[in-house]
Amino acid sequence: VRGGGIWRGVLAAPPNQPFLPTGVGKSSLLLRFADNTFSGSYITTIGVDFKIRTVVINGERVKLQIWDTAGQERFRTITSTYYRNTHGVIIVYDVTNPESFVNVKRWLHEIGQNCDSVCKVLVGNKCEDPSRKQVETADARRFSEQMGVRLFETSAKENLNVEEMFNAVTAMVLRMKQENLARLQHPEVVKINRPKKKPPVKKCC
Ligand SMILES: Nc1nc2c(ncn2[C@@H]2O[C@H](COP(=O)(O)OP(=O)(O)OP(=O)(O)O)[C@@H](O)[C@H]2O)c(=O)[nH]1
Ligand SMILES: [Mg+2]
Repeated sequence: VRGGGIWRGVLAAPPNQPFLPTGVGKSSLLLRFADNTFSGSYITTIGVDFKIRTVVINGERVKLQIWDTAGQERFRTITSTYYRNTHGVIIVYDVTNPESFVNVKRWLHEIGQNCDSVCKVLVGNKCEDPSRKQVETADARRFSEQMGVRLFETSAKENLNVEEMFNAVTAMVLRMKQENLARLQHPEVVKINRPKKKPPVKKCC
């Protein structure tokens, strides 16, 4: 939203399975983007958290309010409410953990049901080490094309593609808002065929 408004975005991920040791890196992506820091230790997010960062896109200042949701299943009912009134959603999986990729489809569907018009992107995080990669880029790309969402591979650890990904989502949101505004200002002219008025009957004296 321009002019001091706030762009609201959500980082979401398939819930962690109990046997999975780590999260996919939602908080780490946000920390990298907002504070340009990274920590190797894992502190799971409780409920939700958020950070704010202002960016300039195409000469426009945009204030981003980014909500970081908990991946753990037990917080699911709290976090799903955050999709409402949101402009963009970043769905994150971990490229070293195929389980995290499996549930992405369900999440895309759930977001589609909870958000009116929302820009979605799919993010494969932890991409810095090709030898640890278990979700192939080609498979992820095929899936993202099927679902009609853009795919980014990032590393919060090595700061790869993080800025580009957040900027791309912001640009998508701005474009969507401009299109909506243009539609409001120039609504399509709908011609309604009114019954033609009968020509006045000429009276003769
Ligand atoms: N190698 C590598 N590790 C990462 C990367 N991003 C995050 N991690 C690590 O993965 C673990 C989980 O990161 P978090 O950011 O806490 O994950 P999360 O998705 O927020 O997890 P929940 O809050 O539990 O849902 C931490 O130990 C991070 O250091 C990355 O790009 N590369
Ligand atoms: Mg977290």
